[in-house]
Amino acid sequence: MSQFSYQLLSQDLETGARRGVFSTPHGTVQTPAFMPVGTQGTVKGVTIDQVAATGAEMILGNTYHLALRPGHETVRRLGGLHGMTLWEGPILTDSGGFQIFSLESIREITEQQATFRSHIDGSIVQLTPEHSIEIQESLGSDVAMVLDHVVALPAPRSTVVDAMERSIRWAGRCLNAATRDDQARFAIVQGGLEAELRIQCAKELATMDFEGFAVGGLSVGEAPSEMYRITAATCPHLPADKPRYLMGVGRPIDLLESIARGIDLFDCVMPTRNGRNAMAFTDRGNVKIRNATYREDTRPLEEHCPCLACRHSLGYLRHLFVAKEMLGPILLTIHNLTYYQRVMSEARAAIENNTFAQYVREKKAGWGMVDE
Ligand code: PRF
Ligand code: ZN
Repeated sequence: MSQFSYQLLSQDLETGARRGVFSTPHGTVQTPAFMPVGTQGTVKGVTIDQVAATGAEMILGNTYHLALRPGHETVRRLGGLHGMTLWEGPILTDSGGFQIFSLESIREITEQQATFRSHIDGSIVQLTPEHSIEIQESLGSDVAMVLDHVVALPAPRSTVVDAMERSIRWAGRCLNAATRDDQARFAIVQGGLEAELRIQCAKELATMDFEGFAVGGLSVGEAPSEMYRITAATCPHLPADKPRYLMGVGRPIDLLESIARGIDLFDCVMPTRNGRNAMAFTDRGNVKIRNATYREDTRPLEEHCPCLACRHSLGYLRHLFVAKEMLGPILLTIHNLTYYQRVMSEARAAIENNTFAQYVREKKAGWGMVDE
């Protein structure tokens, strides 16, 4: 018996939105869900209790960073990611493919492996699909992502096809290398911005024994409409009884538009990174906390928000950032993560009530986005 399952609870009648539950050895995740990013074994700036209090049920860690530092053997000896972080819920680890690509550290990709330069000490490191799985097994995550080949767009079609086909072969190698049945493997669909390639990739991966499927290679500089188009083309070709994860996405609007096209899981640094940079997500759009208009503003950031930041005044939050106090980034990280979780929770309720399309229209109106 698999220790993993995805149960589809309901589907929105008007859109492709799905409401489900993903079960893992460390508990369940109500979907659609947003996973806060804990690249280095920490969600930057907040304690694990604070992460849990935002309503998050699953968090993400990174193979690339943790393998370089402190090293996956060290993580294993420190009790794995769960033991180190004290996070008791499910954890997903990314494979390293995207980090190698996005840190521009890549030296060479061959059929056998990716070779790159460490961003820590400049040494040459090699990563095979098998090694990525071995590392993720040491980290002890509930979900391991396959090692994929991500290309920077725009790229010649032949380059995109090459990377897509290699990603499929590497996905197979990851499956063969896996030794644990308390860890699920998720495949990653690549194929650039051509629907035909995406569909081919999704169909081939769908024949393999994965517990979930991700859409990768998006949110890399293309227009949001392009990302939505590719997501819409891909999802119908993924198994309906497995979770679908859009990697590294995105803004609240991107989450809602992608849920409408059939996505169940998300991760993104945006709520945490933007929070550290004094930008807050709210129902009335983005708020720049440093703005001088908030100097003596006694109102909270959001009246109805239960988070710690929203018990303070806007004027105090602004002061913390202007004075470069560390509490500022901490509080806005808490607020933004709480905001993302609230949007997901509202989205789940709207799907159950068959009012998801209406919900998205209301959110867009609040964010000042015109409905086309
Ligand atoms: N592949 C992997 N991780 C990722 C991506 C990908 O394509 C993306 C794309 N936005 C984010 N994280 N392995
Ligand atoms: Zn708040």
